[in-house]
Formats: sequence, structure tokens, C-alpha cells
Amino acid sequence: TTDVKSPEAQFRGAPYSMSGEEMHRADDPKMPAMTQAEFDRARQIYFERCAGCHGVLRKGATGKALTPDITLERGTEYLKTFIAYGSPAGMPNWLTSGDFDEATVDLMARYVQHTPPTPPEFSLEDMEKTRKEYIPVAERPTKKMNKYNIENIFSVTLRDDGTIALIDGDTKEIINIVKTGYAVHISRMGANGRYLYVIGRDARVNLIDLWMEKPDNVAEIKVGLEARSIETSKFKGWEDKIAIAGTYWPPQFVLMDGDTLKPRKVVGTRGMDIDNVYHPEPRVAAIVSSHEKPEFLVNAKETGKIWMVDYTDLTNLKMTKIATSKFLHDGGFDSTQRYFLTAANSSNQIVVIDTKKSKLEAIIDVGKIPHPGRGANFKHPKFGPVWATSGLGDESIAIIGTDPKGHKSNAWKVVQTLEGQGGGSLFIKTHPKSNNLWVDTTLNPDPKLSQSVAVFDIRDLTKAPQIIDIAACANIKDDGAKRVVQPEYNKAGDEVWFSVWSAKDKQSAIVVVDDKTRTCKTVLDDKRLVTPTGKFNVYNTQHDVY
Ligand code: DHE
Repeated sequence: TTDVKSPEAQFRGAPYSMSGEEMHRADDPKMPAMTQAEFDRARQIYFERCAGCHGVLRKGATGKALTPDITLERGTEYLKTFIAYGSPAGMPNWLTSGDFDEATVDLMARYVQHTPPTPPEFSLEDMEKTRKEYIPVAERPTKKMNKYNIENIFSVTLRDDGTIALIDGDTKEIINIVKTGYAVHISRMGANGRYLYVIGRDARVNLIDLWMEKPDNVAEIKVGLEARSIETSKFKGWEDKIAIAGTYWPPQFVLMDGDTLKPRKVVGTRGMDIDNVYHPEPRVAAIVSSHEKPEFLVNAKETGKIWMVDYTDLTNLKMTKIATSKFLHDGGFDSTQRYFLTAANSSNQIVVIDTKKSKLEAIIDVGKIPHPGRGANFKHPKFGPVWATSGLGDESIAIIGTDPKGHKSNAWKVVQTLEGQGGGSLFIKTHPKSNNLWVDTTLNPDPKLSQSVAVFDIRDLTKAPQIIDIAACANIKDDGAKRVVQPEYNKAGDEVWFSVWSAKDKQSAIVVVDDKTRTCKTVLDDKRLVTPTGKFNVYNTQHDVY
């Protein structure tokens, strides 16, 4: 078991799916000796444990740069100590946590003194070769063929199953379990309320048609080797015409036809960072679709740049690159949907973009490693419209004023800081019809905290939050981790759903809480719900309600 000293490190440590790829090895006599078998094993471990923080090319991301010019100077003994015991800056203690034995520590210390093997590129042609249209557009339904209340369907990530569950939010029945990419990550709903787009960490994109009698895949494509984000065009007149997927490797994004996933244009994100230093691996993190213009907003994580991509003319592609702050990760809109608020996580900041003017509006200092998901919008009794984020690094919840017209002096300032249960928070959520602000602490090392959530009363935020033991509601008998993750509302805003997330071979569940009474209402513990994490309500995702 891991000593979860740093929830941040644990979070970043999710395995990359590309360890099996053909890669070129380039040695130099200065580098410590390694057999090919040792090299291959170390490479695999690097993708499983290290790439998330240090980057595939080891140029440094949230973790330090580990290229041979640096590591050879440090030497094997120094590196071994670092790997074994970790650092207060967030490097895990791989030996003392029990994850690595002495031999593995030695192996990895030698490996990082070698030139990083470079994974292959992935071109438009490579993508097109993987594309499947299971049901061509002409053979798809022309109207809704089922009786489901589509707007209240939830798409649930079954992380380690490589599937999503479509759950009827009214009856709580599973409609279908749909095969998707490996370690499937997020779902985003098309603007028309019909197509659901899902992306896996292996960069497989699935297009699911919710009009079918039994909603299922109609098209699929692999757009790279590693990915996290997918979105579709939402501007009036352009609804679902263009889909976009961002990849971690290769560092690029692709624009596709919304209904067939045919790739049309690939754009690389490599280039200068905000300090005018070249970065070879700016991973694409969150992508949102502007409501003000026919544009996507694309977070290029390591360069700290937000690209506003005009999708109306793919030949004469127009892009505005906004210099913001480094390590852009997740984010969402304010309640008017004009401003995009996104975390620059390792900079401990929230960046605000005005999507109407295509300009940087503000950069705001918040607590340690903000992680808003899409954030939470509500009307503060004193400060008016606000947006909130919790974080991985500490217990603080930053409430930021978002109304430059009506509450000018509070706009883009932290107007209040709440004290949550602790660090390791991933998601925060409310709903326009609710008075509750829910905050999880999924990655907190204390199981009491990771299995419960804090709920604040928006009408009186001076009151301490109520703590609800969600895992206990699930009444799971085995000894799984039962980490509670990601509150998500139903369409009506009167229920909030939580995942109780255990390992693949353990029982997991979804707990539905009555938002008014804050009591557990329904437990979904169907055996097919393997490792549920993210949940995406169709209506709320379609309309960016959060
Ligand atoms: Fe996520 C969103 C990246 C680990 C659950 N995650 C995102 C987004 C990015 C991202 C860039 C924003 C996408 C967008 O809006 O377009 N996530 C990463 C990682 O790089 C990271 C840290 C490590 C990794 O190697 O993958 C990571 N994420 C996780 C998990 O371990 C989580 C908790 C469980 C899981 O399913 O893998 C997880 N991430 C989520 C969820 C969202 C998300 C549920 C969408 C939240 C929302 O409400 O929109």
C-alpha cells in the first residue's frame, strides 16, 4: 500500500497507457549500464508512476525536469535517495511506502540518467485508420426511438472497466453499459442533447447516440496515445458540427466532424511557454466550448497558454493564444457563461478568460493546488454571483466574485475562504435550485475524510459544514477504499449523486442523496458498476449548469 503523503502525487501517478509502444533508445557511454530487459521494465514503471508529474520527455511538468543533463550530474546514489524517501515538495517516498523495493529504486535511478525514449507521433492519417462508423449517419434514427427522459440520463465513468454506464436518472435503472477507451476519463454532452462524447486515457473517443432504442456507440476513433479531454461546438448555428479532442501525447488537439468523428485538422501545442522558453510537451488539459463565439478554449498545460480556436474555417484556422499561468488543468464557466475560470494548479492560481473579448481577465491567487472540476456557481448572500473551487493541497475553498457589472469591487477577488474537511479535494458542486455546496475530499489520506463529504449552507456560509459519511450509506461489506468522489446533480437539482469508488475487484456504489434533507435516498450497487468515478448528467453537461 502507498503511504499517501501527497494526494497530489498520488493523483498524478495514474498510469499512462502507452508503455507498450515502439520507442527509440539512444544511449551514451556516460549513462549507467542497463540491459534491454531492465530498460523496458523501467520504462513501463516510469509510465505507470512518474510520467504524470515529470512528463513523457521528462522536461518537467508538475514534477522536476529529469533529463540526462541534470540527472547524470546528480548521479545514481543521490537519485536513489530521492526516489526512496521522497521530498516535502511532493515527490512520493517510493521505497518506504512499500511501492518499490531496493532493486527497483536502483533501476529507476539508473533509468532516469538515460535519454527518455520518445513515443511515436500520431497523424491525422493514423487517426483516420482507427476510425469506425458502427452506424453511418444515414442509418441512424431520425427521431428519438426510446422512452427515456434523455435530459436526466447520467453517463457514469467505470474507470477500470473501460466502459461507461448510462443510467436513467428517473428510475435509477442501468440503460446500457457501453464499451469505451481504457481508463475512460470524461463524458461531454453535445449541444443538441443527442450525442454523447466519451474519451479514454488511451485517447479513444466514442460517440454514443442517445436517440437509439438502446443508446450505444455509433462511431469511434483513436486520436493519440494519451488523452483527457473532449468537447463539441456549442455556438448558435454550429451545434455539434465540430468535435475536438485534446491529447497529452502527442501534445496536440484534433478537430473532427461532430457526427462521424472524421478528423479534419490536427494542431500541435508544442512551442514557447509564458516565459518564452520552448516546451516540447504541452499537454492538452481542459477544453470548453464558448457560448459567445464559434470558438473552443484549449488549456495547454505546461506552457500556461489558453488557445482560443475559431472553428469556422479549418483551412484558414484562426487562433488567439492567451498567456496566463502555468500548469493549466480543469475549469468551467461562471453563471453567465461569458467567463472561463480555470486552475493553474501548481501555480496555486485561478485564471479568468473573458470569452467575449478573447482576453485574459484576471489571475487570482487561491489555496494550494486548486482543483475545481468545473467549479460551483451560486449567489452569495453578501457578494452576489460567485464561483468556487476546492483543492488538493489544503482545506481551503476559495469563493471568487464573478460579477464585474453588479459587484465590481468584488469581481475576480477571493471574497471568502471556507474551511473544508482537509486537503485532497477533487470536486465541488452546487445547482441553481439548491442551497447546498458539496465538497469531496477523495484523496485525503484519512479514510474518514475520503469516505465523507462536507456540505455548506449557501445562505449562511459562516456556519460550519455538515459532514456526511457517504460510504456508510452505501453499506459496503468488503474492505475496499470506498473513496467518495464527484458530486453531480440531477436535472431538477433536487438530488446529488456521489460515487463510492473502490478497486476493480471490490464492491463500489453510487449513492443518491436527497438535496433538501441531505439524507441518503438510493444506493445503486449493481455489480456492473465497477470503479465508478465521474458522472455526467445530460442536461447539466449540455447546458454547462454547475
Ligand atoms: Fe481527471 C476532468 C486530467 C486523474 C476524474 N481530468 C479532468 C480534466 C483533465 C483531467 C485535464 C478536464 C477535462 C475537460 O474539462 O476537458 N485527471 C487528469 C489527470 O491528468 C490526472 C491528474 C492523472 C491522470 O493520469 O489521469 C487525472 N481524474 C483523475 C482521477 O484519478 C479521477 C479522480 C478518477 C478517474 O475517473 O480517473 C479523475 N477528471 C475526473 C473527472 C473529471 C476530470 C470526474 C470531470 C469533472 C467534471 O465535473 O467535469
